[in-house]
Amino acid sequence: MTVARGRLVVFEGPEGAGKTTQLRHLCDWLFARQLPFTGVREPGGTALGNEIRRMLLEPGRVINARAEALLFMASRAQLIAEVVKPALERGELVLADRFFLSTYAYQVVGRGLPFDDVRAANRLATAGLVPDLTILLTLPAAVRDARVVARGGADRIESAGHWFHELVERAFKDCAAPAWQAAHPECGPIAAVNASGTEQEVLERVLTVMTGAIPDLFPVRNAAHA
Ligand code: Z5A
Repeated sequence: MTVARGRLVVFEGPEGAGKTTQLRHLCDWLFARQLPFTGVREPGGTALGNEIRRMLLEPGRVINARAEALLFMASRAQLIAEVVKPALERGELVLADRFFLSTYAYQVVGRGLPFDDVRAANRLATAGLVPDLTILLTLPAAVRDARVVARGGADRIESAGHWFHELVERAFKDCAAPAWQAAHPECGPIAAVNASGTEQEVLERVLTVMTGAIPDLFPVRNAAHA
């Protein structure tokens, strides 16, 4: 069984919101139902992207904000050309752990880079590809912080300081507003999902939002619920 046509669904949110955990559960769910999908993460997902990821996240490495933004873009350009576009052309569902919304939150709002320039660079990197849906996982900062501390270890961006992460947090909150989405068509539709509760509870919410937003995405789930 295949999805009607390829779709790009992105998972976003500040660190510790549970993106990677939910993507893992969603991939298991799809695999069990023999629905074809491709999972990717940013930065990374290709040989070039993985090298860029190592550079970007290495603690202590000094990277200028503009260079940082362009490194994320280089990883994205390679990922789209090498993995995402071919998977969409095969009619698969592509699930991405972060995409341009992260660049907006971290590089535009967090680092203070000019939005129009970053948006233009993103257009070059993506060749205009816009997500069909972004799931924005929301969770109180205190809960996220506790999860991140419990997990341990901090990469270069996680170590960027309290004020930087406050800005990022606020940027993600703003994105959920309809007015913000209308002004940022390059991000596609964004649906906020409450990420508190057990992993299974969150997965149910994610599946419900995905099914509601893209009704032909999961023929098996829709049939089971009919
Ligand atoms: N970045 C950027 O600056 N610009 C860009 O354009 C892009 C990215 C694309 C990538 O780091 C960094 O790059 C990221 C943004 C920046 N930096 N920051 N900060 P990454 O890929 O290594 O990490 P991440 O994306 O930030 O992921 P994360 O910190 O691991 O967060 P998460 O994926 O949302 O959370 P998780 O790993 O699924 O869960 C965190 C912990 O909580 C873990 O121990 C889980 O077991 C636990 N967890 C998850 N769900 C639950 C529930 N429901 N209950 C209890 N515990 C839970």
